[in-house]
Amino acid sequence: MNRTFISQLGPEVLGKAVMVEGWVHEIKRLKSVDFIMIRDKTGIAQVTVKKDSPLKGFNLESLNRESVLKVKGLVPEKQISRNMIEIAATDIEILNRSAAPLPLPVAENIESDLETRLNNRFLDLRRHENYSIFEVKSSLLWGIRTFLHSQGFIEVNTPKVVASSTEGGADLFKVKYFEMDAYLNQSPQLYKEILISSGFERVFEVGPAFRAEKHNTTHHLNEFTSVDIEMGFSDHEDAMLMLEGAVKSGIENVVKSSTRPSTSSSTSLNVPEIPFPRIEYSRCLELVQAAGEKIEFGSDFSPEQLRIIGDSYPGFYFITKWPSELRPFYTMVDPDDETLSNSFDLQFREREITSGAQRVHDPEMLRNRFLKKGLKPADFDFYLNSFLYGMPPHAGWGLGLERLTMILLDLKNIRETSLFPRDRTRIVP
Ligand code: AMO
Repeated sequence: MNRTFISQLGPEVLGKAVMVEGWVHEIKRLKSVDFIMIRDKTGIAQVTVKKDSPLKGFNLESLNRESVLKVKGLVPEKQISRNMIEIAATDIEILNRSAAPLPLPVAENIESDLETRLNNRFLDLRRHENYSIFEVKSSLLWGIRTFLHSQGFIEVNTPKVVASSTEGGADLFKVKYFEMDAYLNQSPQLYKEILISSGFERVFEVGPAFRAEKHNTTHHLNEFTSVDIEMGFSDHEDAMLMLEGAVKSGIENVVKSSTRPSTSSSTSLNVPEIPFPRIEYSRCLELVQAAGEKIEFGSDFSPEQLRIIGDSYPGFYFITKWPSELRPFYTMVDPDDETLSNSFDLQFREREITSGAQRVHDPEMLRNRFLKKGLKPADFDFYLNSFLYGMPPHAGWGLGLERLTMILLDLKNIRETSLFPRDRTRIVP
C-alpha cells in the first residue's frame, strides 16, 4: 500500500483503507479507546485504537511521543472531528522509538527560548510553523531562479575559499589553506564580475557568504545566503529593474505555492506592485534631518534614522545615488557628480535587503579606486587582469535571502530563517 500524506486525506478517502507514516504528536487515553495524533510534514491526523480489539504486536504502554510510526487503517465515513481526519487503525508498526523526556516540546504550545530551540534544532524544526518558514524560503528562491532564467541568466558557482576581501577587510574570516593564508568569501563579487569579462553576460549565484561581523544582532548572521546577479552591457537602472522583477516573482511564487494557513497569515505576503519608489540618498538625508537627527552628507544612516525613512516608505523602496565614499571600490561613480555613485540599496521599511550598483569597468579607474580606498591593486591582480582585455560595462546586486524571508514573514529574529544559524557564539549544531 502506498503512503498517503496527511494533507491528502480528503473526502475521497472516506470509507477507504489508507497508510500514513509520521511521528507520534500526542497520545490521549480514554476508557475504551486510545487516540494517537500522528504528524507528518503536511498535517496531523487522529488514529483511533480500540481497546477491545488489540492490534497484533502493538503496545501503546511503552510508546513515547515523537516515535516514528507506520499506520494502516480505515477512514470512517462518519468523521467525529471537523478539523482533524480520523483513521481507525488496523495495523501499527513502530518504525523507531523516541527517547523520553524530550529536550524540547514539539506538540505543546509552550514558548521555549531561542537558545534552547537552536540547541535542539532538529526537534524545533519538527514544528509546522518552523517548517513553513523554510517552505516560504524555498518558494521564494524558486520564483527568483525562474525569473532570472527567463531573463537569460545562468546559475553559476564560484569559490568560497578565496585570497582577498571584497566588502572590507575587517569582516573577513581567515582560514589556513595548506601553506597559504586564505579567507572565506564575503560575496561572489569579484568572480561574478570576472565572468562578465568571460562573455557570460548574465550570471546569478545562490551561495553562502561569510562575514566576521562581531556584533550579535537580530538581523545579522555570520553565514548567510547571498543571491547575486551580474549583467553585462548594463547599468544600475537595468539592475534595479531586474531586482524588482526578481523580488516580485519570488513573492508571487510564495503566494501561489503556500500550502499551510500559517504562511498566508503573514501581513506582508501581498505581491508588491512594481516599480518600487526610487528615493535619492540626499532626499533621505533631508527626511532624517527634518526629524531632528544630526547627520552629514557622506555618513551612513543609523538604525534609528532608517526607521525614520522607513516610516515615509512603508513597503519596498530603493535608496539610490549613495555617496561614493560609502560604497566599495568596485562601484561606479556618478559621471555628473563624482561625490555620488551609481548605486542603490533595496529597503523594506527600515531593513536593507539588497545592495547593488553599476561597476567600474575601466581598469585605470579601478586601479585608482583601489588606491583611494587604501587597497593595494597588486593584491587583486587576478581580478584586475580580467579588465585589461575587453570588460563590458556591467552592473549587479546581492540580496540577503534570510533578510527577505524575515521581512516577508514578519519574523523578529533572522536566526528563525536559517536552519542552523551561525552567529557570534554559535557554530553547533
Ligand atoms: P552587501 O555587503 O550590502 O553587498 O550585502 C548584500 C546583502 O546581503 C545581506 N547581508 C546580510 N544578511 C545577513 N547577515 C549579514 N551579516 C549580512 N550582510 C549582508 C543584506 C545585504 O543587503 N557585493 C555586494 C552586492 C553587489 O553589489 O552585488 C554586497 O555583498 O541583505
